[in-house]
Amino acid sequence: MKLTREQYDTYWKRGWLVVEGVFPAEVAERAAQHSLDLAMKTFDASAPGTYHADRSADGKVALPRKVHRPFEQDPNFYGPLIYESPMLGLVQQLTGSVPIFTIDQVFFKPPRHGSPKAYHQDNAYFLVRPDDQVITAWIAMDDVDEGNGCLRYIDGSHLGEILPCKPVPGFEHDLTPEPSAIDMTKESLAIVKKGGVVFHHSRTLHTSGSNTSDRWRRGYATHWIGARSTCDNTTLDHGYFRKPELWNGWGEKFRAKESDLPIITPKPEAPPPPGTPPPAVAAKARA
Ligand SMILES: O=C(O)CCC(=O)C(=O)O
Repeated sequence: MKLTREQYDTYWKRGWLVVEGVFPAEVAERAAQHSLDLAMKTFDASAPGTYHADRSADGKVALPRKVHRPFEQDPNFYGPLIYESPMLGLVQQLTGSVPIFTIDQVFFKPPRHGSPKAYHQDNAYFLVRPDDQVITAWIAMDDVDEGNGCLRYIDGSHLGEILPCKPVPGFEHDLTPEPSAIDMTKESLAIVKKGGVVFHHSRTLHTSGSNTSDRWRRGYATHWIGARSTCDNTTLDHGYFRKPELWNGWGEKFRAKESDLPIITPKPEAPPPPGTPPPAVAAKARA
């Protein structure tokens, strides 16, 4: 599958892009069912908190909100789904670098009480650079529109900086910038059919609303980085590229080559305390 020049330019101008028909609808439906089954294996409706569950206002219905790291839990299902699809080629065309699979998550919005996700930039969490090569490919596993909580983007926000952010009350796992820092006049909806993919840049501000419809809204977010990356936190320590065993059997031919793996440059050392002699002087003093 080849992107048109217009699609490529749209991605770099707006910071996001919808590509329809990347997966056949029945494949996306199978992925949705599989993800829900995976979530239900460990789902505990009585567990407190808003990370794993979305609850109805009266608290009587609780359904899964999220699966964290599904590929790691079931590489034999998610691996072929991703790697035998045209999606990877699209990621590479957009960033111009070999995409390295780093982390993934499934976001459910159950009918009527799927909760909103606050405005954020992915790289406020990941802190991976160069951030032009950090990209999310979000697979629509349902027809997604305003009613069931589509993604929404601030066009062009990837051209700005990562904004300071703070936890969202009631959803403390989510970080969001001050509302005054978000130019809502530039908000666009990413309406997409089941099997389409929404790509977004790691600095693009995005959100999703509640599901007020009678339909599910299920999305599979896969996160990719470039081969020469560095990071200010532990994102890269846990990246899938560090776990070659996840490709065993189903995907030997897709396993990232050693030469493609991120070269994680060391973090700069903290400056020495005032008064510390330069290294040469210190070595002489020790000799
Ligand atoms: O699916 C959602 O509602 C949120 C997805 C998201 O924030 C992401 O994929 O980065």
